[in-house]
Amino acid sequence: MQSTTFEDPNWPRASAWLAGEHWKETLGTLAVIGAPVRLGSITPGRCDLTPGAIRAILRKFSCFDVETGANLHQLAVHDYGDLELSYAMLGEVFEPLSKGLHAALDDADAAIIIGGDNGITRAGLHGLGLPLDKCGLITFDAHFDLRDLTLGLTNGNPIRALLNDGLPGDNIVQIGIQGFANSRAYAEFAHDVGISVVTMGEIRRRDFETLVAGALAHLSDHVETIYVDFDIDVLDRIFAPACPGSRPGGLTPWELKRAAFLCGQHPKVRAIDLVEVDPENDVAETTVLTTASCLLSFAAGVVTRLRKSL
Ligand SMILES: [Mn+2]
Repeated sequence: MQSTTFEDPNWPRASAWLAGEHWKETLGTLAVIGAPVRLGSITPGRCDLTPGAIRAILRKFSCFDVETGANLHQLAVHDYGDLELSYAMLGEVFEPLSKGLHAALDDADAAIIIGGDNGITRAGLHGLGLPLDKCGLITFDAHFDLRDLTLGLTNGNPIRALLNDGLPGDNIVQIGIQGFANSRAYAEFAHDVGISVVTMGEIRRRDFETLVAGALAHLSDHVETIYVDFDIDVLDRIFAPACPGSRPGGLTPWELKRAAFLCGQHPKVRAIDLVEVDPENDVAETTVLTTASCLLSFAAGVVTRLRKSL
């Protein structure tokens, strides 16, 4: 019988890489921060379990991307562990997360925040540490997240809160917006404030990678740095049963991985978040596996970026 602790020295695991294993010569550093926030969710769930679930499931992945030739061992990881946020309300999350990310980016080429619910995106973007008019935001999300702020900060209004903080609408691109998952009022609001919206229909009629590259090019024309929010509910529900907001008709895991790679490769992308996964509702670990592969694809993009800049 095969032992469950079977180790092959020729098959180094991504979990060991995340825990600090890398080649002697590295190209740069990736920071990882767990932000196990859940109390800001409109639909209650256990998004706080995701950072731990991702770290654990990386055991099932290698460190080599056969598609791009990127080897993650060329990137040192600084994993800051989880911030103590599981009982925090979103208002209390802002300072530790924005300051934590800002400090982490001092020593890293790029950073990944593992949520938590989508409420953390506001603190994440502020953590870039630049005036908001110099920051760009891409969301991969089925939803606008533009709900009114009068009911308090939730996972349904981080983009509205950022606009309120001074992020110009023209600095925002929202990719993967779905029909009947959003209201007319918020679609009109997105249009009125100048957000670029790419619906699922547009994705299906055009080339997805060209759309993502176009979003990065559009933003990098007029911002200094870019933050990318990966709300995993942008995936088709068949691939993301653990996301309360996922609906049939969304992206495939392949598309999400390619998007993460292209973002990692872009020199202006400094930080991303992975949000809205509730591992307790997962089926066959599908959603957690896809989220972990999104993390790895972003890291492979960062490796490719740093290789180019040599
Ligand atoms: Mn969202």
